[in-house]
Amino acid sequence: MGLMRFSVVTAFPDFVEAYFKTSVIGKAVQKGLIECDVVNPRMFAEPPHNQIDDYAYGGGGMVLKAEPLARAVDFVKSPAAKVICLSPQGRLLNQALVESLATEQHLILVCGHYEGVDERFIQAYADMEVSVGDYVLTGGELPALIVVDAVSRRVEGVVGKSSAVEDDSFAKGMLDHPHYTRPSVWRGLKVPEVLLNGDHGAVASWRRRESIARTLSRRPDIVGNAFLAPYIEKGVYLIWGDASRVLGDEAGLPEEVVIKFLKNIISVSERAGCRKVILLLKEAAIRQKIRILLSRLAKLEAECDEYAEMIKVVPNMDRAVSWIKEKEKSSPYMVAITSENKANRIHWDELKMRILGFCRPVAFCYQCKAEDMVGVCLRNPLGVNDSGDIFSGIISVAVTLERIIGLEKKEVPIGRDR
Ligand code: 4FD
Repeated sequence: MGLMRFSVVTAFPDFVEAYFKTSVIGKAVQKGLIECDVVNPRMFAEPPHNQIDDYAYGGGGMVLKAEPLARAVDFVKSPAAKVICLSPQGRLLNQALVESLATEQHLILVCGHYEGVDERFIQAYADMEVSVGDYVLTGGELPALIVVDAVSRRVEGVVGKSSAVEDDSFAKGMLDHPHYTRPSVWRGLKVPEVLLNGDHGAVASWRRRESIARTLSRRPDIVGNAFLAPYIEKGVYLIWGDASRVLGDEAGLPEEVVIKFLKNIISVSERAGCRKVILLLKEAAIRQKIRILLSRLAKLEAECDEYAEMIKVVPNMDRAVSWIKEKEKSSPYMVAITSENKANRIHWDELKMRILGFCRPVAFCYQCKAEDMVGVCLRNPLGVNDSGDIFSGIISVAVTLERIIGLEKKEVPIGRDR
C-alpha cells in the first residue's frame, strides 16, 4: 500500500522492461517510489501456436484477440486497479488527466497492435481508452510508457526539486519561457541581456512576457483554461458600483450580514489575485460607516487585517478609475459584468486573450451605471436578473473572476502515504 504500481500488458516485454530499468523511472523503481511490472499476453494464449492475434471479421488486417489480453489483465489485477487501453480512439492525454491518473494506486496499461484490439475486450475490461496524440503508431508501448513517465513524475520524490515541477510548462496552464545556460554567447547567438543582469524582478517579468507571447502565438487553444493571475503584471481590481444598494441604510442589513458580505467578496477577489476591491458609495456617511466597520474588524480579528487593506471606498467611478491609474501608471481596462445585451459584449475566452495581450490593469465592474460601461461587457453568469443583492452579486463576481482569471492548477507532488 502507498506505493504506486504500473503494469504494462504487451507482446514486447523486453522493450518495456528496458525502459523501467533506465533513467529517472529506473531510479524511481530502485528507490521503491513506484512499482513497475510487465506481462506478455502470449503467455496466456492457446498452445501450441500461442496466437495472440487473428484476422479481422469483415476483412482488413490483424486484431488482438480478447482472451489472452483478458487473462493477462486478470493475472496482474489488484482490487484498486484501473485498466487503460492505449489507442488513437482514446481520450487525449493532457496534464489534467495525468494529475487525475496520479491519484490512482494501480494502472494496468494495455498495449494494442496491428489494426487494434477486439472491441469486446475493451468493453469488458477497459476503464478508459487514452491517446497520447492524433497520430498512429505501430503499437501502444510508447504511449503506455508516456503515461507511466508523466504520471510517475507527479509522485513525490521521483523528480528532484518540487519547484521544477511547479514552475514548468502547463503548471499554470501556459507554455514555458525559453531557457539558457553558459556560455553567454554561443556561435554568435547571445543570451537575452535581462537574464545576465541578476535583476530578479526584471527576469520574472521577461519570463512572464515570453510565456504569454509563446502561448498566444502557438497555443491559443489552451488560454481558456489557463490561470492568469501570475501573468497579469498590472493589478486586477474589482469595482462594485452602487454598493449602497447592498451596504446602505435603506438595504436594512444587519451588521453581521454586511461583515459576512465584506469577508466573502474579499475572499473571492483574493483567490483571483485582485489587488483591491473598490466600493462605490456616493454618500459620505455610508463611506464613513464602512471605514469604521473595517477598522473595527481589523482590530477585532487578526485575519481581518488584510481585509481592511483590500477594501477601498470611493464616491464614484471616476474616482475609482483615477485611483487605479495613479497607482498603476496606466489606465485600467474596464470590464463590466452585466445582464444587459450590450453591443460591446465579448466572449470570456476572447477577454482572456486580450488581458494577456496588453500590459494594463484590469477592472471588473459589477452593478455599474450604463454610462460607466466604457470598456467591454461580460455576460453576467446569473443571467437576466441583475438584482444586485448580496447573494447574486457574490455569485456573479465569483463565477466571472474564476472563469477569467481561473483557478491555480495546484502542482504539488502527490503523496503516496495514504
Ligand atoms: N495515439 C496511439 C496508441 C496506439 C497506437 C493501436 C488500436 C492501434 C497511437 C489500438 C489501434 C492500438 C496513440 C496501436 N497508435 N497504435 O496514443
